[in-house]
Amino acid sequence: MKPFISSSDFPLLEQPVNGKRLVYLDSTATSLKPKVVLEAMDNYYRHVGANVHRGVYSLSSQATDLYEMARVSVARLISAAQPESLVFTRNTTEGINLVAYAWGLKNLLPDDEIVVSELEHHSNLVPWHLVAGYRGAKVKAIRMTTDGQLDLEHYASLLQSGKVKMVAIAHVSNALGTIHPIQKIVQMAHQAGALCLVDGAQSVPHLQVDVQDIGADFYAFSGHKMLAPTGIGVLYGKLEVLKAMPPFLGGGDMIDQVFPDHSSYAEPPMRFEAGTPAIAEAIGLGAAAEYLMDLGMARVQAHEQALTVYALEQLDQFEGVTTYGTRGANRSAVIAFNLENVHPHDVATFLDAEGICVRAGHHCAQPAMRALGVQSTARASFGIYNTKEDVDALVESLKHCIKFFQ
Ligand code: C6P
Repeated sequence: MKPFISSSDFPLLEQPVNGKRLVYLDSTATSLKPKVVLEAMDNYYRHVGANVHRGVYSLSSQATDLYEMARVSVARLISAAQPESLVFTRNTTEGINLVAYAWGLKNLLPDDEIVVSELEHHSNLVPWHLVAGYRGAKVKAIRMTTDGQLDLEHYASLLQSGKVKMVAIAHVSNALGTIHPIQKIVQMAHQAGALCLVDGAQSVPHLQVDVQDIGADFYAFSGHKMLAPTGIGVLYGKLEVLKAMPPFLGGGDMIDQVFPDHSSYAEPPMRFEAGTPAIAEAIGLGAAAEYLMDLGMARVQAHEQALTVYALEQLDQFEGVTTYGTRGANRSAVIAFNLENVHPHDVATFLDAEGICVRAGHHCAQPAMRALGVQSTARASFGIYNTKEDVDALVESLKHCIKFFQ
């Protein structure tokens, strides 16, 4: 398996960790950033520097152009028909909160239901708990199977209540890597008269996502997991749905007319982008989207899946290692595992001494951990910059780890 990208694209890969070559296996938490992204941000700060959507002077219109070009790049990456259907947020969490509050407070009535799943990240649970609490609505969860798939028969039965107004589901699970049949899930929601929000935090960085094909009303994701900086994310929404929603935050840039005692609002996406946005970060996100499109998302997925299959083949031969999740094409590049009698935090600390970064804990998915019957797991996840050598390093270090704790 040839390296997929040049490792010199990613400055962090040239920096040793604990005296060892860095083996970064935590792309599910956040990704490394390529030079093109760092340069795009640096260029904005060094050569442009002005605010967007405000001044008429040339630096300000250059800043606006760069910011809006980034929106166009990300729209192309996810095949959105109109860039205006993309709202810049801080991250996935903010995108989901935006919908929960702006849409939910307006549209949810007492006894209405919101369907989530046991496999969701807390970001796609807690906002719904909060808003359901304010409106007297109920949150119900689709059960997950022991191998981390969603029980679609249970989903169908939840939809039969006739009270479901919103289905909020991740496209790809961060805890187990399951790729859910998202088109079918969206179709079922729509047939039941509900809207559907998709948490795309773990799909946009790793799969070819076409929001028009998927058909969801909302699709939220984070820049920092897709080679872009922290502090920038995207909420895609169908334009007619966004247009019918009130703002989430109020302030500059999101208005049409303001009087001392009332105001009217701009059209989307500006309606949902109050205040000075994360300009450099949005420009960095645009550069990341271009970089990913140049690589081709089908190739990205194939590369990362090949690494996952290679890693699982080896881990399966270990005594005392349990891996979680489904096998096959509906799995992305996430491997959750536990070593017998070794706490996942000890595994992660042991690997860190070898320069290997994996995450350990409940991965902000406590209901999923409960359904699996564990408190926590270790988790290795792959990105475009990982190689077969990285998997070999993980496997070798796990062998040492098992011996050490025996
Ligand atoms: N998961 C992980 O290590 P933010 O923090 O808003 O960028 O992303 C939240 C989020 C939402 N949904 C899913 C499916 C996610 O995976 C995440 C972030 C990281 O698994 C950090 S907890």
